[in-house]
Amino acid sequence: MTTICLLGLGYIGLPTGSMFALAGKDVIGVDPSPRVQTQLSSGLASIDEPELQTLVTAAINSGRLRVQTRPEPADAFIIAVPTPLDPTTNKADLSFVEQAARDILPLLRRGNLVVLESTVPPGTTRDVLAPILAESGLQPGIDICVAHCPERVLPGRILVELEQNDRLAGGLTPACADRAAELYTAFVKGTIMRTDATTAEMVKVMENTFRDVNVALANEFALIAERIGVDVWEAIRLANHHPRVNVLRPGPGVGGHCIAVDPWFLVDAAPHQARLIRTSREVNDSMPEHVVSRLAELVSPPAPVALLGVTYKAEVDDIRESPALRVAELAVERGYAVRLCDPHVKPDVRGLPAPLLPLEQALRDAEAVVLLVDHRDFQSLDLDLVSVLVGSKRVLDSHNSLDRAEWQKRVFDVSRLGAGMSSGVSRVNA
Ligand code: SAJ
Repeated sequence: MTTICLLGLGYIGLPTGSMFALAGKDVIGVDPSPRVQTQLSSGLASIDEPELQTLVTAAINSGRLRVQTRPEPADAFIIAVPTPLDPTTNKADLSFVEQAARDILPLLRRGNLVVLESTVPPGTTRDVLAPILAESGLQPGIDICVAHCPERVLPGRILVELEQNDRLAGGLTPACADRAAELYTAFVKGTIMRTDATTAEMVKVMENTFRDVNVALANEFALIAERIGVDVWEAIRLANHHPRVNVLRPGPGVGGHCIAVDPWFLVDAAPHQARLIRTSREVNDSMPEHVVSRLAELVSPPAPVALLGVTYKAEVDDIRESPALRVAELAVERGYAVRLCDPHVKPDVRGLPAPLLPLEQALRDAEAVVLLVDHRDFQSLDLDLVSVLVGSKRVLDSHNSLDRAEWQKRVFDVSRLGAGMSSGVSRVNA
């Protein structure tokens, strides 16, 4: 029975640890957070993800997933801790990775495997992790195996993709890659591709950067479409009929702790070469400001406005780097009386720029309604009730996801990001 000590029971660590436990591994899940400890010790998954509660319950009941605050000796160590961006430098904050490496130092034994799952700048496994592990007196790549095996799962589909996605096993040496690949065969049904650690790190960051750049292009198309009076959504629908074109969806910005963060790792690694990547970040980061300027076309401060959605994308509970929250912050700064509403976010969540209210309270007497996150809940609203509650019938849809005909049937004036003025007037020279 292989024993795995997994450090970090967050969006990736908890489902991964549970998958290993249900695949017959003895898993010691480590997380210093009292909230995670309290919830998991009462069998509750500390993350809102489809099917995860069932998986965690089964893993804990199997007796093969034990949750604690300190690591223990094991055959393999997996580090799945956050690598946030330092907002002042736009560089990766590797302090959690370094701390995790230091925490396992006294526990390392010859023949152990250490896997870094966290997304990191290329070169981190070789130049940051391995030197720390070498302080144990054991040689990384010789006495112990070290590898980078980044997760590639989409929040909202984590369990399916953990199993089905192809996986990278990037070793400090080819033997390290083999050891890591062998470990993940426990539950990965996709192809496990072996490479070196730095290439694996680069691939992971490239994937998210590819998406960020493509979203930036879609957002730029939206800005141009508004200026020349074209409906970008219709234009994208038509363009995507081309066999080699797949334009992504514009929106209020790019959030989450991956796509909005990882491209900066490449900008940091190669500032003079990463021009497109940096510009794409800047385009996507400019979208919240643009949404607020569209709001200002509808109503002026201090009007009460209802902002629907605070998470970074639909059907998740994660508010990290959320563009919707950036819109809220800017709207508050502009002097609007902002009310937030999001059915996926717990009412006691802290650090929001405005009150998080139930839908009816958020909409009551609102002079404008802005859809910021295309949660399914917001697409099946009782529009007759909404009509009665709001102060005036102005709506801005930043995802083109509302059923416009139904809203217009109730005499709502529906504006959309990426589409010229709701009356279809061109914005050239506007
Ligand atoms: N977004 C758009 N338009 C689009 C697609 C996304 O505006 O057409 C926005 C979303 O609203 C959100 C952000 O981009 O704010 C990111 O959302 P996402 O669904 O594209 O991705 P994440 O961050 O939830 O997950 C990504 C995935 N990476 C890729 O698809 C390349 C996932 O596979 C990664 O594992 C994950 O990052 C990660 O953890 O790195």
